[in-house]
Amino acid sequence: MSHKKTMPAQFITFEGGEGVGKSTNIEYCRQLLEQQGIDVVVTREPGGTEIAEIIREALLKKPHNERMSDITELLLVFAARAQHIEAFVKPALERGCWVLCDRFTDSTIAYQGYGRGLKLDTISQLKTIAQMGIEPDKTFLLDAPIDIGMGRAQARGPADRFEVEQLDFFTRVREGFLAIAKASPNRVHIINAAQQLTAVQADLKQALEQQKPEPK
Ligand code: Z5A
Repeated sequence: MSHKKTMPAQFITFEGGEGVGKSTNIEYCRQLLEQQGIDVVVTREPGGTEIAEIIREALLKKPHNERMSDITELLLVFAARAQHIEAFVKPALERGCWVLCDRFTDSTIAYQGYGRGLKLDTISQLKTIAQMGIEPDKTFLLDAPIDIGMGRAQARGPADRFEVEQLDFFTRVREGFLAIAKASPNRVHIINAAQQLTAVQADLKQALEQQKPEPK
């Protein structure tokens, strides 16, 4: 017999620029929730299923002879998302499992919209098709000045196709995330990711407490 508490499953996304600490803190939140007896899975975008991970490879790999068009990039991001939602996110939520997801559609708005300059209307149309009504209950936007995140990411290994972009691209991406947070203050909770890790995690712990619905 399961001793897990039955609470309405929450879909929580973690957003922000490179190296701000999404992977590190998602793992922290997973442990915190598991200690409280909550069923939780961690996943990421692009990726999270076998097919979506193949699309991720195509998106991140630096091609030798050809530039990926911005529209191709956008369609691949949403193709991966459609697969991820259908095969992983939706079934997990339906069986009562919390889903913690490293990046989601806010990243598309920030990177492909603000970063690449694609129309937000086009992104919104594709979102309607791909997401099938699934929306995050809460989003933690880990925000830090660009140089802090980039410094942390560079210390970690070779750059992928996004990480080779210039500073102005990442500045637009950060502005995009902050604009989303401003437009959706109830969903998006900004966490100051420039702080020491212990301070970031204290903020996340407090925010997660507020996120827990009453057990049924
Ligand atoms: N992308 C897109 O364009 N459109 C989309 O719709 C989606 C994605 C979904 C892959 O994402 C790329 O896909 C991404 C955008 C694009 N572009 N890039 N670049 P990704 O999430 O896989 O890649 P990433 O953003 O580069 O994530 P990351 O480098 O793995 O960073 P992170 O997960 O945010 O950080 P971390 O690995 O947890 O931490 C980095 C290091 O900093 C690590 O050594 C930590 O120990 C350290 N760290 C973390 N927090 C702290 C604090 N507070 N103090 C000190 N050190 C810290």
